[in-house]
Amino acid sequence: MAAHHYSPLFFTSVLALLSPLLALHIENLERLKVNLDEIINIPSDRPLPDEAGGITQQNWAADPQQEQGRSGWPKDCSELPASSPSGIYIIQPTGEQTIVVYCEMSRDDGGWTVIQRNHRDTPVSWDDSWSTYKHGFGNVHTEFWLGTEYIHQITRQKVYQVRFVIWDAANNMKFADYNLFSVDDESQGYQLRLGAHSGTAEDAMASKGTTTMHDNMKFSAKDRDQDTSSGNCATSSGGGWWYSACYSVRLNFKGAMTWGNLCQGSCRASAILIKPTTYC
Ligand SMILES: [Ca+2]
Repeated sequence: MAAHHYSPLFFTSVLALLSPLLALHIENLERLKVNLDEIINIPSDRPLPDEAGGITQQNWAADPQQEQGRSGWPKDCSELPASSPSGIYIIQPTGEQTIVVYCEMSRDDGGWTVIQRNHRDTPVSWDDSWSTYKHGFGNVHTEFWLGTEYIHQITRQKVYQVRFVIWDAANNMKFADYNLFSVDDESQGYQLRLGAHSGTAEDAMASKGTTTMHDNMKFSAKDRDQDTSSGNCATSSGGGWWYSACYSVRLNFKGAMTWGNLCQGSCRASAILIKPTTYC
């Protein structure tokens, strides 16, 4: 006979359970073609429905036992346990939305966040707008750009190093490291800052003279020319990058890529990885 009433306290409790959802919107999930069940740091003992999206995330997140976010998502791949496999993880740059990234955990002590991967036979166009570059595109399993904004968000947290991995025309893997790497915010044009070079691939980002320099350049896309050329390097070069007038390095490109003289228009593949420097 008693009517079934829920107390205000009940609703408050439900809202408390639901509140983590707001933080669990994964901003780039669809753009990088990730399915939720591929994400390694979502607990695997809870089967997830096939359809990606809000409802699935709510089912998972509304259970506090399953909700890893309450103790904080990693800020980058270097914060994962050392034994973690390489693959797709949720991270959350400080004060920002959660995003998915590919973590390289096996090479050189792991902990690398992959911000770019490309192959000369890619179906990805790379000839994209500022806003497309800003939020990322491609396919995280194959070729992709993480997103200039997310690269900025990650690199402002700590002091980072970068590794450019280049597969040359003969498919030899070479690398160029810079012991500092940061990308300023959008109002500063996502300007690139590199440290000192080392590695088996030449210093093509910073040593090639002012007209083909990349260090300290702003990012340009075909609809936002911030290069030092009278022309539009992003349009003539087929992708967004930190151009001067125009390049020694062309990795964001559909077709064989360029890294200085190592493989000038003949590089087979590339990857760009970042992680915090090991010294303070
Ligand atoms: Ca220009």
